[in-house]
Amino acid sequence: MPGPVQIEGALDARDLKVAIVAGRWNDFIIASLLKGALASWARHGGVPGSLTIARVPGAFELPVAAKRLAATGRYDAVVALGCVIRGDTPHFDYVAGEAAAGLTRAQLDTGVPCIFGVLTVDTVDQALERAATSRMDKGGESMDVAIEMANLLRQVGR
Ligand code: INI
Repeated sequence: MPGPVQIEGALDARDLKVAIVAGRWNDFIIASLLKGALASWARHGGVPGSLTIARVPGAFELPVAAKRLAATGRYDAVVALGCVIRGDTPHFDYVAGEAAAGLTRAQLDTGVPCIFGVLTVDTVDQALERAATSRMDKGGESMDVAIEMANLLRQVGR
């Protein structure tokens, strides 16, 4: 008797189109996240012209831009990059929470994976550690997830 059918998304970006939407708040951290995401895209064979990068003011604006990009049908995945630092903002919970909730809604409404590459941290040091490509490389990890999910959903079909 055959075993269960297992499906998994390959880490192969050669045939994919992806959009990155990135906030400008804490720009020095976003620069690291973007560096990692671009390196992952190249490492997995992504074509430079198949990647679109949209910039928005802050993490709170990520969901609406991600949803609009996803709804065009032109992208296999959207990667949202942002950084919310608790010490900087009394409305941390609103900005971080709404970014997470909004990105969840964007991907469920459109069926296009919208990856949560948003750092929600207490300090700048924590953000630097998570963003640095030589440390936790959250930007690279987010692009890896986008590529894997895009290929998985392609296999699943509509
Ligand atoms: N946006 C961020 O992306 N990170 C932050 O740390 C932050 N702080 O500290 O307030 C932040 N605020 C701006 C917010 O995302 C919106 O751009 C703004 O509220 C306008 O809607």
